[in-house]
Amino acid sequence: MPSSSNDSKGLPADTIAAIATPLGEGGIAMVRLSGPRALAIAAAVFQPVGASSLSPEAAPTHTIHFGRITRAGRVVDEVLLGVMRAPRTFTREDVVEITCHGGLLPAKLVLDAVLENGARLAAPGEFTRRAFLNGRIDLAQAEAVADLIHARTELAAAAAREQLAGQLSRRINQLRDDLMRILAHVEAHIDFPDEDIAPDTREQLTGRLRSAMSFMDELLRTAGEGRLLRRGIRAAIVGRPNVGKSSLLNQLLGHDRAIVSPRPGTTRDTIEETASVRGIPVVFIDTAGLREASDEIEMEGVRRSRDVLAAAELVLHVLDGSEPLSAADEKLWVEFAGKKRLLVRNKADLPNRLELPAGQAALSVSCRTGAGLEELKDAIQETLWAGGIHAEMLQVMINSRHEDALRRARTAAERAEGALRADLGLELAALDLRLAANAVGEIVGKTTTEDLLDSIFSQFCLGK
Ligand SMILES: Nc1nc2c(ncn2[C@@H]2O[C@H](COP(=O)(O)OP(=O)(O)OP(=O)(O)O)[C@@H](O)[C@H]2O)c(=O)[nH]1
Ligand SMILES: [Mg+2]
Repeated sequence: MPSSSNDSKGLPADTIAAIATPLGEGGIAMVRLSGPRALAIAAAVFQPVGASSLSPEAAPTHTIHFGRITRAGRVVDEVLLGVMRAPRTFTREDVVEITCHGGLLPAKLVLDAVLENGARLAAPGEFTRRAFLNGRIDLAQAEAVADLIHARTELAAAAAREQLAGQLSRRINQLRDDLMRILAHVEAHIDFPDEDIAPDTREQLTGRLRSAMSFMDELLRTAGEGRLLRRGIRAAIVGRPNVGKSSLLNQLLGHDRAIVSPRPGTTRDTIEETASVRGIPVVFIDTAGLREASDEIEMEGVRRSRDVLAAAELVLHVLDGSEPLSAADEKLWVEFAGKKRLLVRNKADLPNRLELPAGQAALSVSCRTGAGLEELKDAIQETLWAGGIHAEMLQVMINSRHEDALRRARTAAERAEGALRADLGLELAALDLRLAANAVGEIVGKTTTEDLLDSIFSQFCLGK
C-alpha cells in the first residue's frame, strides 16, 4: 500500500480519491473521494449552481448537488456532486462522488483538482480495504466485491452476492465460535489442574470437535464449484479437419466468431471466447484441425492446438456423422484418454455413416440446424458440475484462500481431537484448538497480516 497516514487507532486518517468508472469514452464518469477531509476538499473545488445546490460542507447527507468544478479559476466541468456523510457510507468515512462528463479528460481533470487540494490517489481496492478496516464488511465480503466485479455469468454474480450479503461469513463466525468455546472449556481445566476432565466431558468435547470438523468438510466440498464459478473452465474443441469444430464454436457462442468453410484446414490459429453454459463460465477454444500439416503456417496452428489442449480441462471431440470413423479420429480418441471429454457427432442433418466402437456414446448435434445443442450444453454442465445447480448451493462457495485456511484448521482440529482422546496434555489440545480457530478467523479477517490484505486488495481495480 502506498504511503498512508493512520490515526492513533491505526485507522486511515488521509483522504483518498480515484476515478471509479472504467477509463475510456462513456456517457458519464465518476470520481470518488473518501476520508475525513472529503467534504472540505470537495468544497474547495466545487461551486454550487442554482438555488437548491449547496456547498458540500453545508449539504445534508445523501444529497446530490449540481455545480461546477474549477481549477486555478477555470471551469473544468459541470458535475453532479453526491454527499454521503459517515458512517452510513461504503467506507464508513465521509464520501463524495463527483459525476462528470464521460471520456478520459473530464474525469482526469476533476481528479487532478481534488489531488491538488489535499486528496491522495487511492491504491487499487483501497476504498474496499477501508470498508474492511472500518468494520463495515469482513474480509470474505470484501473478496465478494471483487468476485462480483469479475463475475462473467449470472450464476457467478449470484454466488458473489450471497457472499457479500454475509452467507459465508455467518457460517465461518459460527464455526469459529464453536472452536473458541471448546478451547475455553479445555483451558478452564488447564487452569485448575486438580480437577481432571471427567471421561464423559472429554467425550462430549471430542464430539463437539468432530461436528466442527464435519462442518469444515462440508465447506471444503464447495471449493470445486467455487473455482468453477470464479475462474471458469477451458474447453477445447478438437477433431480432424472439416468435421465442424468452428461451426460448433459459433453455435455455442451464439454468434459467428470463427470462419467456417468446406475447405479442410480453414482454422489455422486457436480462437477462444467465453460463453455461459447454464451459468458456468466456459472459455471455448476452437483449434486447428489436428492432422499432418501441409504447410508451415498450418504446422504452427497444429502445434498451438496441442499446447491449448494440454491446458484444457474439458475436451469436446467432434466427429463427422456423415462419414465413417477414420484412423485419424481413433488416434485423437486415444490421445485425449486422460481428459474429461465429450464425443460430439456433428452433421446429424445428413445421413449417418458413423459407427462408434461398442460402449462409446456420442451426443448428436447439427451445427447447421442447431439440433442437439441444448442437450450438449446440459451434458457439458453435467460433466463439470454433477447434479442440478440450486439456489441454496450458491450461498456458500469458498475460494482457494478459504480452502487453504480451512484445510489448516481441519488438520489442527484433528490433532486436538487426537490429543483429547489419547489423554495427552491438555496444553497440546489447547494449542491446536487455538491454531484451528485462528485459521478459521483468517477467512473473515479476524486474524490478518498486511501482506495478506495487500495480496487481496491489489487484485481490485482502481477506484473500488
Ligand atoms: N450438413 C452439415 N454441414 C456442416 C455442419 N457443421 C459444419 N458443416 C459444414 O462442414 C464444413 C466444415 O465446417 P467447419 O466448421 O469449418 O469445420 P472445422 O472442423 O472447423 O474445419 P477446420 O477448421 O478446417 O479444421 C463447412 O462447409 C460447414 O458448413 C452440420 O451440422 N451439417
Ligand atoms: Mg475450423
